[in-house]
Amino acid sequence: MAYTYDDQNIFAKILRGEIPSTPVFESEHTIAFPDISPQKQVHILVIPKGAFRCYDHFVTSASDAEQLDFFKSVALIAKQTGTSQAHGGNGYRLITNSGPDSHQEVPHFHVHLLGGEPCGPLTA
Ligand code: DGP
Repeated sequence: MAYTYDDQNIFAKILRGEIPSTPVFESEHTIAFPDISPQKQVHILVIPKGAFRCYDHFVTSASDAEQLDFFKSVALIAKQTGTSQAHGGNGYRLITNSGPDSHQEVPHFHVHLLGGEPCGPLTA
């Protein structure tokens, strides 16, 4: 399947510097910033710098280097936010919404990292 990518989405504008954000992490292929409407004490959005619409677009089209950078970055951000159990934290939840049924609002692949307090049971 060929994925389309709308380069007018909010995260594309953040990546181009057209909308302000406060990055908490940046690597060669990945950037992270706080969610504008945090659902937990820690609520960070992790996004690839490349133009990928959703999770499946990312894993089928991004280079191995981009994918490795992304998933390692998530772990580094967990460490940085104090949520990683490997570094004394209490854990975190990762969520990615992919497509209309998931209620994906921003069509640029992103992972929500939530923590700093109990998340409770997962509800659909
Ligand atoms: P999703 O439903 O998974 O596509 O989540 C999109 C998230 O993006 C939502 O939790 C709110 C957040 N968001 C929307 N616009 C902005 C923005 O301009 N800045 C930041 N930091 N977050 C935004």
